[in-house]
Amino acid sequence: MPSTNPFRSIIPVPRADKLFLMAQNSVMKTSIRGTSDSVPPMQRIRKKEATRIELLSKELRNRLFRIVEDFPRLDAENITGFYVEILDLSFGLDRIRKTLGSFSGAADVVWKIKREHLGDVWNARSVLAAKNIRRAAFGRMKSVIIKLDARLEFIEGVRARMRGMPGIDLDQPTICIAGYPNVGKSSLVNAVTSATPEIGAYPFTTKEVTLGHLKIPIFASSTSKRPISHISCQIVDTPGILDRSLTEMKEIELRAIAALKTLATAIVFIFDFTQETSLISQINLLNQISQNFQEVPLLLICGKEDLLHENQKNQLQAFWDQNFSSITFVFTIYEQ
Ligand SMILES: Nc1nc2c(ncn2[C@@H]2O[C@H](COP(=O)(O)OP(=O)(O)OP(=O)(O)O)[C@@H](O)[C@H]2O)c(=O)[nH]1
Ligand SMILES: [Mg+2]
Repeated sequence: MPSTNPFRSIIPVPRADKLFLMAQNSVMKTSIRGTSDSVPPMQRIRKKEATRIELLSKELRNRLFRIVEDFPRLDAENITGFYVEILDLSFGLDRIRKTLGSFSGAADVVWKIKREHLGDVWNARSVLAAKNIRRAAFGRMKSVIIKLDARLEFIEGVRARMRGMPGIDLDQPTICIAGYPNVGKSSLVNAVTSATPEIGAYPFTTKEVTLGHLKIPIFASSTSKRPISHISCQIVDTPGILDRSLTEMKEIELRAIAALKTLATAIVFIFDFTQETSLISQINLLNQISQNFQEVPLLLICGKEDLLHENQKNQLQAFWDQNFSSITFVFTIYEQ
């Protein structure tokens, strides 16, 4: 499946010194027409240095504009809302916009520097004077670029991080696995898809939203042995969420909320009754999710079923039927 993560097609953003050096090297290697030995020396040198100034300003502007244009446009009409949410949570949309804007601003300054020096080169009275004017123009352009260093590093950080986000196919149904930390979300994703998320016996093992694929077989009837077709769907593993308001949630929990908000065709909520101290919190969290995502179908799975006695399971089923009859409740549905 082709990747639908728009950040994977962007080329790495260089640091300032590298960006300048690449542009300068390309200019210095370019042979300039109209500077052959038949042309009078002073005219030749003026032409050469003026063209170098022109070319460097063009190279730098192109490289800066390319970074801006390559970066996906930051609205949900252009990129999946999930990426917009994650960008905002992790880096701040405003900061990204301002940083990209400053690259365009710097490109304009480079263009002005070119204009300021071109006239001087054409009026230069000696070879040395022409060269010095060109060097001064290069120096000023370089300092404009070097000032962008921290911002270029920031945008490269955004690119590298976003590149690692899952590619999402909006045409496929997407089932988000959610729940309290350490309840077995990643174990489920690991069991039913080809994805291999990290599993750990401690809360917040999963830090990023990850994605696996599952083909659900469709049978003509309950007695059919062979499926008549399959539905391909995406299974999203999310970080654990604690029972607290959105404003109190940490970034890692908000990433899970972002996935539920922007990706979920259905939500599978995993409940872990072996975590006795967090039972109330898990129920509160379930209530919060079912209220906030009312339009999304919700399935509840009781995880770690193997650790429960038969009578505990019966009690649970009864408790569930009594209190949450609207939410489908099943015990772990996968092989350990
Ligand atoms: N006995 C038993 N242990 C399980 C089961 N599912 C998960 N575990 C264990 O529970 C611990 C947590 O599992 P994870 O799958 O990492 O849980 P998680 O919900 O993804 O955790 P976070 O990413 O930290 O939110 C691990 O030690 C798993 O081996 C299960 O069905 N039975
Ligand atoms: Mg996990």
